[in-house]
Amino acid sequence: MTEISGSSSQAAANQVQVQVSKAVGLEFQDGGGQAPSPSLMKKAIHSQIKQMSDEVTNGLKQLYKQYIRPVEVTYKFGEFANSPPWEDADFDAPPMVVMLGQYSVGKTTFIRYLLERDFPGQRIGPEPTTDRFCAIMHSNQEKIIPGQAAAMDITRPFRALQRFGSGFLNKFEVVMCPSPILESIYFIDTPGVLSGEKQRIGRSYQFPQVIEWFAARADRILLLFDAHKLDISDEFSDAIKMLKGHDDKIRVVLNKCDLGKGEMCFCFDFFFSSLQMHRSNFKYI
Ligand SMILES: Nc1nc2c(ncn2[C@@H]2O[C@H](COP(=O)(O)OP(=O)(O)OP(=O)(O)O)[C@@H](O)[C@H]2O)c(=O)[nH]1
Ligand SMILES: [Mg+2]
Repeated sequence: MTEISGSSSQAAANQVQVQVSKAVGLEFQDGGGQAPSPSLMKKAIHSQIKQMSDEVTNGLKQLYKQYIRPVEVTYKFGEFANSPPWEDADFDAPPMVVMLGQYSVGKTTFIRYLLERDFPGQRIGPEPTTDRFCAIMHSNQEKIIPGQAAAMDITRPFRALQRFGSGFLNKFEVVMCPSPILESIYFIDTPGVLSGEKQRIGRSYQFPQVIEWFAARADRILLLFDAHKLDISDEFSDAIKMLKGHDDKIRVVLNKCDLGKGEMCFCFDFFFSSLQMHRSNFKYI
C-alpha cells in the first residue's frame, strides 16, 4: 500500500487546483497568481463532471447500438417486453423522478418547492387539479410543448409514448422551465388517483399501463401520501401494483406533516401494514 506523505498529498492538491484553474481560464502559479474563487471552482468541477458523464453516456450508447440493440431486434424484445429499442434521447435525458399519489396529497406543490419557482401550467388547489401527465424539464425559456409534438420530437425521450395513442397524448405535456435542479433531473407530475368510477369513465387511455411505462423508465418513484389520510383506494392500489419489479426505485413520502404531529404518529403503524398488504415486499428503512 502506498502511503501518501504530507508533502506529496499537498502536491496532488496543488495539481488539482492548477487543473481547475486552467479549466476556468486563470493563471495559477506556485505562491504567485490568485487562487480561483469558490464559485469559479464549483463551475469548473461541474464542467469536468459533465465532460466525464458525456463520455460515459457516449460509451454506453455505442455499446448498446453495437451489441444489445441487434439482439433486441432479432428476438423482437420490444414487442414482448413492450419496450421499443432505445434512441439517443433516452440516453441523453437526465434521470427521471416520477411523483405518484392520490389527489391533493401535494405532488405539484412538492415539485414547485424543489424548483424554487412556479412553472407554466402549474395548478395547485384542494380539489383535484392536475388532470394530465406533465414532464417538467430544463430550458432557459418557459414553454409548454403539447404531448403530440413532444412524442414526435427525436431529441426528447417520449417517442415511445405514441403507443398510448392520441387519447393519452392529449393529456400529456412537456413543460420547459429555467430551474437549476432541472439540469440534473426532471420530474413527471401525474394526475391524482381518484377513487370510484368517475375517474375511469372520463379517461381515454389506460392509466395503469401508462404508470407501468413511466415506472420502467424512472430512476426514482416518489409515492406521496397525505400523513392525515393514510387509506389507500382501490385505484391507487392498482397503480401501486403496476410498480412491481421497480421496488428499489420507490420512496414513500408522508406529506403535510406540518398539520399536526400526534395523529400522524398514531396512524403510522396502521399505514405501514396497510401498504405492505398492497405490496408485501415494501420495507421500512
Ligand atoms: N399544510 C400543507 N398543505 C400542503 C402541503 N403540500 C400541499 N399542500 C396543499 O394541498 C393542496 C393540494 O396540493 P397539490 O400540490 O395541488 O396536490 P396534488 O397532489 O398535486 O393534487 P392533484 O394534482 O389534484 O392530484 C393545496 O391546497 C396545497 O396548498 C404541505 O406540505 N402542507
Ligand atoms: Mg397536482
